[in-house]
Order: sequence, then C-alpha cells, then structure tokens
Amino acid sequence: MTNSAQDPAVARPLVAIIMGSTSDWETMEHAAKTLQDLGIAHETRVVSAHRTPDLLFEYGSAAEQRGIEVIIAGAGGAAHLPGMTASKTVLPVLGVPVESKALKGLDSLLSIAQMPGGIPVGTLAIGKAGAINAALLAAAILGNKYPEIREALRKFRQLQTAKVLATPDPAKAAPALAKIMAPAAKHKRKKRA
Ligand code: RP5
Repeated sequence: MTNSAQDPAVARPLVAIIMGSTSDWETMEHAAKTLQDLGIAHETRVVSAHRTPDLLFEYGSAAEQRGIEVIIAGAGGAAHLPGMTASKTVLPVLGVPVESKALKGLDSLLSIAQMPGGIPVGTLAIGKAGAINAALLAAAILGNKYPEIREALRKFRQLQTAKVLATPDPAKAAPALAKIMAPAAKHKRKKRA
C-alpha cells in the first residue's frame, strides 16, 4: 500500500504538525483538517522551543529517520520553533505564524520569516490562512513523489473553483440559502400547531 491518500488513520505519518503550545491548536487544527481532507497521514505534537528545548532537538533530529517528509511548525510571539526545528533537519519546514495577543502575530511572522541565510523556513500567512496553506503546500511538495496526493490536491483546487463559480452574485446567495432553510422552518411551525 502506498503511504499517503489511502488511509490516513493507519498510514505512517508523512507530515508532522508541531506547535509551541496547546494554545496554538485553535490555529493549527486548520492544517490538520486540511491534511485530513486530502487524505494525508500526519501527526500532531506540542514541542516548545522555549519550554521543552531538549524535546525539540530530539524531535527535529529524529523526524527524517521516522519517515516524516514535511514538517509544519506553528508558533506565536518570539517564535523560535520553526527556525530551530529547521536547524536540526534537512526536511522542508513550513512555518505558521500564530496570531499573538500583543502584536497580532507580526512578531511571530517576523521571527519565522527573517531567518538568516543558510537555514530556510517556508513562511506562510499569519493565523488560519497560513495553517491551511501550509497543509496545501505540504501536499504540493509530497505530490512530487506521491501521484495520489497530487491528484487529491488537484481535486481540492477544482472543487474550490467550482464553489466560487457557483455563486457569482453574493446578493443572490442569501435568498438561495433562505430557500434551503425554508422547509425546516415550515416543519417547526407545523409541529407547534
Ligand atoms: C509560543 O508562545 C507558543 O507558540 C504560543 O503561540 C505562545 C503562547 O503560549 P502560551 O503561553 O499560550 O502557552 O511559544
């Protein structure tokens, strides 16, 4: 069995989603959901650059040998996790700047994007959009090796395009939605009578 889009629940994880804190999950779960939708096996872990530095070193060093092929690392504030992870592996590391309370994620973005030459971190947008795009970019990378992942990504893009084209006029989207909701409302009224 190929290790990808077949059964993400049992397959060996190809992508590791790591984050600096459980508080980052609200953002990073969008990366996990996107990988899930594409059928890409992945694992999720809290690994903090500041609070568990030894674990970060161990995790980063062992990832390649464990069969991980792409690492998505999300962190907020003085976000060292993506860069430090990248320094411990030659696997591609995609960084997601988590929105911080104090600076709205600008601190996270700069901490992740402004890596010195020699240790790259592919940096995505701040927050949910970045988490989703990190997963899509991971899929694009894996698609070079796994044809079924490339096809899953192609299907995702086609569906996304079809959804937009299906609702060209936002003013007409609301009545259409109301029409869909109407039978349920009628049913409720009948029950009360
Ligand atoms: C970073 O500090 C984490 O990535 C998180 O975004 C931020 C705040 O962490 P908590 O104080 O919520 O655990 O290391």
